[in-house]
This record gives sequence, C-alpha cells and structure tokens, in this order.
Amino acid sequence: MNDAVTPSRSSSEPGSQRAEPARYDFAKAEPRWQEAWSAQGCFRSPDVPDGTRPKYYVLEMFPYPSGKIHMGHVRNYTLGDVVARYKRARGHQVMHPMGWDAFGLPAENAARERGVHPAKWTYQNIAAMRAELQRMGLSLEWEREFATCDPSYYGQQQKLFLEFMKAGLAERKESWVNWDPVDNTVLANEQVIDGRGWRSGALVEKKKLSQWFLSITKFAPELLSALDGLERWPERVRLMQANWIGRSEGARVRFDLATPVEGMEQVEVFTTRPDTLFGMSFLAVAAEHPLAAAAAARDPKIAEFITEVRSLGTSEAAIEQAEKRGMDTGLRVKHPFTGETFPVWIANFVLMEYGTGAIFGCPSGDQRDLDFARKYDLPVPPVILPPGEDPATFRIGKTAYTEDGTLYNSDFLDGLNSAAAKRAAIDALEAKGAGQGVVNWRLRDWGVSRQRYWGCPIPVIHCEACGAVPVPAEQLPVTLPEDVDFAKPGNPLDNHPTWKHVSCPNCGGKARRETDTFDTFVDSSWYFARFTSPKAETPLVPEAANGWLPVDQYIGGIEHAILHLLYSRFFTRALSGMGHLKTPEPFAGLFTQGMVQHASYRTQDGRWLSPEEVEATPDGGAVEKATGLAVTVSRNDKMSKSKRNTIDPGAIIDRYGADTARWFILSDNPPDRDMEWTEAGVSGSSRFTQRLFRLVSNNLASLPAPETLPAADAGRDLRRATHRTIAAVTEALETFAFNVAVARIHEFANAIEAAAEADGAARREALETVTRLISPMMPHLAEELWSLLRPDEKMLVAQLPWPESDASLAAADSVTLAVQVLGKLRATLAVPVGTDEATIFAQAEADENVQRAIAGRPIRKRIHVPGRIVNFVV
Ligand code: ANZ
Ligand code: ZN
Repeated sequence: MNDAVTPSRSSSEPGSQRAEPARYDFAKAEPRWQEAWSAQGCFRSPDVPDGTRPKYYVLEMFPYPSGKIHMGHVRNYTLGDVVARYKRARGHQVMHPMGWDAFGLPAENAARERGVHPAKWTYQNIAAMRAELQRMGLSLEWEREFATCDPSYYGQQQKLFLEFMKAGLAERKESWVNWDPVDNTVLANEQVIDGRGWRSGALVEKKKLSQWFLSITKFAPELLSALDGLERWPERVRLMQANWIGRSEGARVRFDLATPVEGMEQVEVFTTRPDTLFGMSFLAVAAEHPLAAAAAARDPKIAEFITEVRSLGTSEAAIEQAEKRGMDTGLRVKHPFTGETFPVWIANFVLMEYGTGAIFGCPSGDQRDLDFARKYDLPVPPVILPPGEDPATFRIGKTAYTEDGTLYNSDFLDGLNSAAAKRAAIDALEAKGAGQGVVNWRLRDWGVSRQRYWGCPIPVIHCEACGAVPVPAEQLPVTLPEDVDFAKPGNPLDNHPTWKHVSCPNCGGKARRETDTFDTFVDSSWYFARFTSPKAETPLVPEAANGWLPVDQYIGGIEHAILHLLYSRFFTRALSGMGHLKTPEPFAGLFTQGMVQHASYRTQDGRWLSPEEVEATPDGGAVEKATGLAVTVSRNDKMSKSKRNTIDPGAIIDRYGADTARWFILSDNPPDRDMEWTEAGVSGSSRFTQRLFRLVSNNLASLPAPETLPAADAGRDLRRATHRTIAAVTEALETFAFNVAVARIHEFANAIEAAAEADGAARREALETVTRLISPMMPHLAEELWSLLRPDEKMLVAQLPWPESDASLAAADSVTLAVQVLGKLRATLAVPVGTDEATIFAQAEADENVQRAIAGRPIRKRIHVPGRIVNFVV
C-alpha cells in the first residue's frame, strides 16, 4: 500500500464499532484520495496515444470562468467523469482535459463596474473555480490546462488566422451587421435572439461596417452532408444544424424594370417555387435593397418608412412575429413570361441577407404573401389546384395553399404537377436568359470582428497604401495592452493612445493596428484540438492531434447545438484542409445533458424566497419560516439568481461531500433530461454512502482473505446477484443510462445486506464488486472501501480494471418450461439449468396432467425448445 493511502484506515476503526456505528468521514477522506490520485499520476495520458491500448478522448464543454461553479457544471463534469473513469477501467488510454473559455464581456463589465482589470478578474475566477472542480474529485488531467486568454493560446490562434487568410478563408467585407446599441458591438445572427442582443437584451439595429469574415459558407455542402455520418449525435442536434445550414433548391429569376431607374435595369429574386410564377401579384424588396434606396431618393416618405423598418431588428424570429408592413415604391417590373407589369414594394418581411434580398409575391401559394396582399388589397390569382378540387369552385380565403397540386391559370405549365412545373419553368427561364436553377444556402459567412478589449486581437495592420497587411509571424503574439481606460465609451483598444499606431510591415509607412478582437466563439472552435499539445510552439502538433482526435465523447448543453458545434466542425474541416489535422469532424460522439432545476418559492406579496427561508409542510406545500405564511411553490424551475432558487455546489460539498453530490445528480433522471435538485434527494444519497460504508465495515471481521475463491456451490444466490449487477451496470454505463446504474447498485446493496449469512468468500466478492462498480460515480468512497477490504493492496481503484461478469454465474439457476401436448399447454416444469434432454422429457411425461392429455396414446414425436417449450405429438 502506498504511503498516501495508509492513513485512510484511521477513519473507520472497525474494532470500535460496537459503541458507535462506523461513520464515513468524507471531509477527511476526499482530499486524501484526491492527493493519492495525483501522486500516482492516475489521470495522465501520453502525448501521443501509443497504440498499445485504444485511445479515448472525453471532453466536457469548457467553462466560462465566472468565478463560481453552478449545478449545471456539476452535472456536466460528473457525467464526463463517469465516462472517463469507466473507459480507463475498460483499458482505454483516456485523455480528459480541462481549460477555460476565458475571453468575453463579463470581465470587461467587471472592469467597468468594479475597476478591476479583466485579466486579474479572470485569473482570480479561474483559481477559485479550479479549486471547486478539484474538490469534486474529477479525474482530470490538469497538466493540460490552459485559458483562452493566455497569450500562449491566443498567439497560436493568431497564427491560424493568418493561415486562414492565406487559404482564402478569411476576408474583409462591408456588410450589414446586427448592432447591439447597449454593448456597442456587432452580433452574429446567432447572437440575436428574438430581435434582441443575446447578452444585453437590447433591440438590435442594422449598421453597415467593414468586418472580418470566416468563409464557413464554402463548407456548407459538406457540413450538411457529413451530418449523416454523425451517428453518435442526438438526432435533434443534427436536425437543428441541417436547418441552420438550410439548403433550398429553387431558381433565380430576373425581372426587367418597367420604370427607368438610374444604373439599374433588372431586379433578381430567389424563389423555391418557380412553378408559381403565373400567380405573381407583386415584387417586394428588403429595406436595405438598392432599389429601395433608389425609391427613397425620390420620395422622402419612402425614406422614412425604410428607417422605421430598419429599427425593427433583423432576426428572422423578430420579422416572423412582427406585423407585415410594406410600402409601394411606385416602380414596376415586367413579368419574364407574360410581359405584364407588377408593382415593386418594400416589405419588412424580406431579408437582405437571404437569397437576393428580393422576392416575387405569390399570395395564393405563400401565407406571408397572402397576409400582405390582403392587408394592401393586392390581387390573389390561384395557380395550384389541390387534388380533388374543381377549378371552377376552388377559392383561396385566409389560408394560402402551400402544398403540391396541379397547375392551372399558368399558360404553358397548365396541367403539370408541381415538380414537373418547377422543371419546366426553370427550363423556360434559362432559355429566355431570364433566370436559372440554383441551390441557395441559409448559412452566412461568420463575422468575427468585435469592438471589444477582452478578446484575441485580430493580427492585422491597416496601411493606406498596402491595405490590410497580416502581422508578420515573428511579431506574434499581438498581445493586449494592459494599461487601458474602461471609463470612456466604445472600444478600449481603439481609445488607447499608442497601441494602434504602428508602421506598416510592408512599406514601413504609417499604419494602424486592427483594434477589433475575435468573437469568443473563435477561441472555442479549436480548443479541443489544442488540448492534444497544449504547450506547443505551433498551433497543433500533427502526431498528437491526429492521435487523439476526434473527441470520442463530447458532453455539454443543448444551447450550443448550433453555434459552437457548427463553428468547431467548420474549423476542423478548415484545419484538415491546411494539413493540421486528418479528421474532418471534431466530435465523434455528442451527449447533451438536461438542466438542473429546483423548486422556487414565492410569497403572496411577490417576494422570492431561498430554500433556506422556507419550511416544507406535510401536504407538499411550504411556509415562510419567518412569518409562517404559506408560499407558492413551483416545481421544475430553472435555477436562477432572480428566483433565488440556486444551490451552491460548494456548500453542498461542504455539507455532504463530493460523492454524495455526484451520486444524487446521477440518480435522479436519465442524464439527457432535466432533473430536480431536492434536499430530500441529496440527503438520501448521503445516507446511501453511509450505508455502503457500514455494509463493508460490519462485514470486515467475518471475511476470508482476499482472492479466496468461494467453494463450488457456496453463496450461489449472492454470486448470481453480483454477476448480474456487473452486467447490468456495465450495460447502463455503456449507454449513458447512469440513473439505471445507480438503481441497480441500490438493489445490489439490498441483496448484500440480506445475505449476511452467506458464504464469506461470496460476500467478499459482492463487497469488492460493489466498491468497484460505484467507483466511476463515487470515486472517493470506492477508494475508502477498497482500502478497508484490501489493506495490503497497492493499486488504487482508479487503477483497477473493470470487473467482469461471469455469464455462468449470472445465469438463472433453473428454467421453467411450458409442457404441451399437441401444442396445447398442459403443465409447467421447473428444471435446473443444464438438465439433459432425456431427463426433461421423462419428467414432463410423468406429469399427471400431461399423462391425462396423452391418454395412453403412443408418443410419435418429442420436441424441446431449450429454455421454453416441451411438446409431445401423439
Ligand atoms: C415565390 C414563392 C411562391 C415562394 C410561393 C414561396 C411560395 P426557403 O425555403 O426558406 O429557402 N424568400 C426568398 N428570399 C427571401 C428573403 N430575402 N426574405 C424573405 N423571404 C424570401 O424560402 C424560399 C422562399 O422564401 C422563396 O420562395 C421566397 O418566396 C421567399 F408560393 O418565392 B418564394
Ligand atoms: Zn504599407
């Protein structure tokens, strides 16, 4: 036994139990085992998996260092730890690293509000959270730790960006951006939620800015098609990604302007329904469309309308919900087939960023167009006849007909079905030179510039003569200046008196440093790869990255289903293309865990009370301790500061220990579902830890020496329970059914308790097994019990292989057979497993009811389906 574990026995003096029942002292034991693991290097992984054993890379989404861990972290990291410990025991070479997603706005806000520098605030928070995670007993390899705000990380990221530039995957574009007027920054479309900034909640505005973009759209087809191969991802996440990438087949159609507009002859629209071209009633453009600007130049009322529409926000959700509004520009366009002219409107539901920023409106076939047409009294010509309808009587009322049907009122398309009509319309457009079939993608390029201090500086220098010049490799990293003023509004880097003034690396002339920093989603798009060589002087080391990647099991919240996961997939593909990586996909397996919830309590006068301020009543309600008045209890509320229903993991660990917290969080529900944190649940788990401890310590005196084999038939029932439990828990851990594993172990504990009289060797086997089976979930208690059971053992449980279930021991003792005569059930027969066929037939035949059914007739055939049926044919 190694020195670090020797003292453990003092916590449980088995001899002194009679006076006082043995108690497990988690507060002493947990830190001691954490030290033992670390001293033994139990969680170290090789730089490059050496191929002697299969590699397994387990990763949980790394945390933002807010300063404190919350229950969501506890659940996330416990799940990952169960996987890591289990896979290690199964003989894998496991890598399980941890780091910090450390750039971002809260640090800057802390600087503004409290005058503490973002770096100082961040590193203090990291230290506090690291200590909390260490107390949880996670089997993490801290040697690989880094924070994205370390220059040694973001400097490598700057190198990667220069490679993206060289590969044509980064470009500077003027574009309409979502502007958050409170945070004073650009937001990606994904960061606009219901028309508001995801952090500030402010109504988002449109603004035109020059920004850096990463060309994710170049990968749209492969990002979509490769989703099919991600078999260990939740279907829901794959679907969300597919919708986000949004492939649509359709056509671009060009309409000649019938009203002269300077510099413009045509308007191009994108449609997925070229079959409905004869149902056109108007053309509509986005407020930012050049044609809208041209119309505004002629009419101040139009200009006013455009300003109004723009302030509405740009997200699709906002537009979907907003009332449809529009204004006729007075301009007209010519239909490509009929030459008839139609009015051009500006409409608030047309997005500039999608397709061409212009549509043709077909109110009979599209609900938005119909709502718009009804509102502004535009015609609604029907062109698709639903199956079984009579063209003479079919009418469009308040609902558009958006399904397939037969074309009518449509000239050369009449009589065709929708699919054929689409093809025919595209052929005709192409023949006329008025359009062509296209595939359109919803995915936009990724704008990565942010007007922020606490982020990775974009390594570019702007020179009037040379344009945007990459910072030469030898000048990297471009580090953040420390002396910044957060009092002034705007971007502190831009406000800095000297930092941005540099000379051009190209011509030596006066130049200006880029003062924007990267969107923090850039930082998290490759950190999982950097963990494979966290200290390297190059962004990645191919042998290490290719040896470890892809991540075998990634675990995190569903809120990252689109952004983070899609950006990471894009980065991985881009890095593969540049020769850094071989795998095209970063995460082979993905698991999304549910939320941790807690009841919330509210007084009649609307005050939220914390769980400590209330007392439960027998009827399931609660009263305020201070006043005795009843409070409203609402179940299943997300933990939030405003509802005062958060539970601090640190306080739970102080009171019950890490294993109890881990056990409870695993026990309640399947891990992909939401779970409710309850006081009753956590104290139940705590009692279970003590029960296991007593079970082992009470048995100790009567157990034979380790490795004593039970005599052939001894303790058969207990041994069966042992081997069945191994099989069931193994299966549960393989399938993320951790709550099932917990339940099986509870049952097993009952079985061991009930078998106090069983053979000693069988009891030892059962106790050692339960100790090893709990180890992925309650690793400290497992070590403690193991040290009691095997005081001379050198190996820690963390170093032991997973127990094997012996199928013959797990098998049932006897089987029950249905005995039939001529296929009709006459009796049942219980025989010991392994009984030979002749004996089975003889016993079955001897049964009274069977005898009666045979009625003295000769048996012509005897049939035996092992384990199930015996049938006699007479
Ligand atoms: C005419 C039409 C007739 C349409 C009809 C639909 C039904 P998805 O499938 O999402 O790609 N559209 C095109 N560009 C738009 C934009 N910038 N803003 C708002 N709407 C736009 O949707 C494609 C359809 O959305 C297009 O097909 C177009 O309306 C509209 F019976 O064209 B359709
Ligand atoms: Zn220059």
